[in-house]
Order: sequence, then structure tokens, then C-alpha cells
Amino acid sequence: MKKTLIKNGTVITPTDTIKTDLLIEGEKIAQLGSNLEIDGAEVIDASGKYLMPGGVDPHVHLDLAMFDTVSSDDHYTGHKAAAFGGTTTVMDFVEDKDPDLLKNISALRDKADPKAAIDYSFHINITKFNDDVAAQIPAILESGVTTLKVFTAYNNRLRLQDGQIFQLLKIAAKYGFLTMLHAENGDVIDVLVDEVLKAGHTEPIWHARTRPAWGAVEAVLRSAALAAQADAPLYIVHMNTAGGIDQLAYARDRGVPVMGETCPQYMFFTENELERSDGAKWICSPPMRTKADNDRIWQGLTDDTLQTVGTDHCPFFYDGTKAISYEGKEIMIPGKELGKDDFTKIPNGLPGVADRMPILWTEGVVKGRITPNQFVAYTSANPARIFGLYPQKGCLEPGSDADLVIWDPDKKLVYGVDVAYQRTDYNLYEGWELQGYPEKVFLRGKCIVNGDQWLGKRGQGQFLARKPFAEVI
Ligand code: DUC
Ligand code: ZN
Ligand code: ZN
Repeated sequence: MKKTLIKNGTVITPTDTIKTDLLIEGEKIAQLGSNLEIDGAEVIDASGKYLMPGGVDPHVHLDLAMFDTVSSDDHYTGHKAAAFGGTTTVMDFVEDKDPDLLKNISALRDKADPKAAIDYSFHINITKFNDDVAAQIPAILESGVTTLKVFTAYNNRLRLQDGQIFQLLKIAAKYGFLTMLHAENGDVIDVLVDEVLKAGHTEPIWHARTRPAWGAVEAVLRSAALAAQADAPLYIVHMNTAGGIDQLAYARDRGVPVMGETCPQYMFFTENELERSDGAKWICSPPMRTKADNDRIWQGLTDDTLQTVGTDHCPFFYDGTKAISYEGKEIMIPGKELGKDDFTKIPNGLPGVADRMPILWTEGVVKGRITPNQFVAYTSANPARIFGLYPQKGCLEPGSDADLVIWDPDKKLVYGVDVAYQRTDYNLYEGWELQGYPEKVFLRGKCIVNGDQWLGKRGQGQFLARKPFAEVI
């Protein structure tokens, strides 16, 4: 069995910072300790470097069809980009198009398995709810999927009514599923979109103006209240508003088992971005809000209101009429230009899976807003716990998968599209000066990223079947 001994590194966990050697045997972490000497092991010197569990991104959309196009990273390219950014597990979403729910899961497995380059798991969207769907829910567990995603927006497409969400929450709690929820007000959005299109407004800023922050605020409290009444755990995805986080805190203070995720885009950008001439680059749902919202999100990461930082990675080309070069091939995928005359036709979504850890390290840890231990909690350990992967993932203990990042805290670089490996033609953080970056990334004991070298391959990623009744934190 291959042995790799990483010497003199500093292991970071959510609670501790420990200078130690770390031994990998095969796919697992075998031992931590001082002055380890192991015959036959390959030795890597990690003096001055941090060792962190590989990132777990609980929220990505790969190969997602939207508005006559498809998100531009698939289960290979998105996984590869994730790995370069220090993430070794991602979770994306199965659509419930076929009335046979398990069929949807196996169809996405068929697509993803041959491409997967890191380990991965799925959530399943529940966008229709009736007796037949209710009856099928328990059997979803057989596929290793333990998380159901619902929406309070996207009327006539994805949205469930409150009573349906309440019923689903009760079934989910009984069988040990975690329900995930996109919180906006679908009715108000539809009325506003109709009004502004009639008034002839077509620019990207109207995307934000037709999805008011109040919709997220009330939908967070409404869904937390549904969870309280159903006595069911709930995870609110991509939290973007100060008011929503206040409502999350209100519910958590009262013992409601509700948890919250935010994403880097909501910590740095505001609606002003949508007024730029290239504002379409920032179109996603829910939208960016204000500086005060950015600040409340940072506060939510230090006052124990938010539990995770995911990405909602769902990239589109900014100009899909021009090819980019990817692994030596010309690639062109229709993108944001589809909505140049109508903001409602701009594909919603942003690149981010590669950016999450490097950006959060520089802006969070280096700038003193969060500790390295909180960084590990939000990007790896907490998502692993909430989604039933801990301690296999998100943990550097003997017996855990040897998914780890050797992180160079001194590495300085100018970030952007050329560095990020996401298969799109732009990066939200273009030109940002970063300090701290992954040096080597291991997936189950195999070094898959070494500096700017890709050592991974298609099909090496494994599907992670999860167990019900994961932690509520
Ligand atoms: N929001 C986006 O912007 N894109 C994909 C899905 C989502 O919730
Ligand atoms: Zn969403
Ligand atoms: Zn999403």
C-alpha cells in the first residue's frame, strides 16, 4: 500500500491548530504525530504550510440546462476546477423531471460517474408534490441521496406551496432526510417582472429590482416557521440578505433546527455590479444586495448564525459567441448574451467552485475577519457534518479519507479567469490580489493537483452514498 508522509505541517481543524506529521496509507489518513519515521513512505516537507481537509462544496450545478443553454462546467470540468481551488467533494442537484424519482438519480449518475474527477454526491429537487411523490420519498434513501431541495420561488416551474413544503418536511423528518430551501417570494417576483417588462425595462439591474430583499427575508422566516411546526431540520441555501440572517438567528435562538449557507458572491458584491456595462456577469438568483447585507453575512459567520459557505457554482459564458480554449480544444457554449435584450433571458448563475477557498482565505483569514479554524469549519467540516459525510470527509483523523490540501499561506498571486480553471470566459474576482493558495491537493491519498499541474483524471471521483439522520448543527 502506498504511504505518503507529510512532515512538519500545521493541521487546522475547526477547533485546533496542531504542528504535526501526517501519514497517509492508501486512501486513508493513518496517523498523526510528532517525528514520524515510516519505512518506504514518500516524504513531503510541509514546513510553513497548513494541512486542511479538502473542501466540501454542498451547492453546485453542473451540466444544468437553463434557458436554451447549459451551465458550462460539467462533472469533469467543474470537478477539476474545484480541485484546483482546494475542494475535493461537491454536491449537485438532480432534477425531478421523470415522475419516477429514482430514475432521475440514476440518469444523473450515468452522466456523472464516467466524468467525475473528485468525490461527489447529489441532492434531489422536489418541484411537484402529490401522493405519488410522497410515497416515493422513503425509497430515495436507497440511492444514497438524503437531501431534498424545495423552492418558494419560480412559480409554475419549481415552486411548491407552503402546505406542500410543510407536508414534505414532515415526511423528510420521519425518514431522516434534510430539506434544503431556496427562499424568495415567487408571487411578488412574477408581478414585478410583468410590470417592468411592460414598462420596457430590459437591463440586468431589473433582475435585482424584481426580486426584492424582503421576499428573501419573509421566506426565510416563513420556511423556518414551517420547519418548527413540522419539527423537521431545514437548511436554507445561498443566504444573501441581512434580514434573512436576522430571521435565521431568530429561529435558531428559539431552538428551531434550521441552518444557513451563504456564498462568496453575497459577501463581496452588491446590486451596483448589475449596473455595469457587463452587469450580466453577476446575474444569479437570489441577487447580490447591499454593503449592509455583505456586512451582516460576515457577522453571521462569526456569531454562529451561518453554518456553511457553499458556492451555487452555475457558470455560463459571458459571451458565448466566442470560443475559449479548454484542454487544447475550442469550446463555445451560449451564455449571458442570450439575455442582451431582456434580463429575464440571461441565464442565472455564476462561476465560483474554484474561487471559494482562495477568496475566502484572503478576504476572511488574511484580513482577520475569520480564523483559520472557522475557515475549515465553513468550507469543509460543517458541510461534511450537515450532509452526513463526517468523519469520512471534512476531517483529518486516522480513518478519514485522505482528502487534504497543503495550503501555502505565503503564496501571492493575482487571481482571475486564467488561474481559476472554471470552464467559462470570465471570473468575478479578476485582478484580485490573493495571499494563500493550495499547493498540493490529495483525493483519497492521490495527489491530483500539484501547483499548476493537473494529475487527476476523469472517472476517478466516487459517488458518495449518504446515510439519513445527519447532524443538525
Ligand atoms: N440560482 C442561480 O443563479 N443559478 C442556478 C440555481 C440557482 O438557484
Ligand atoms: Zn437557489
Ligand atoms: Zn443553486
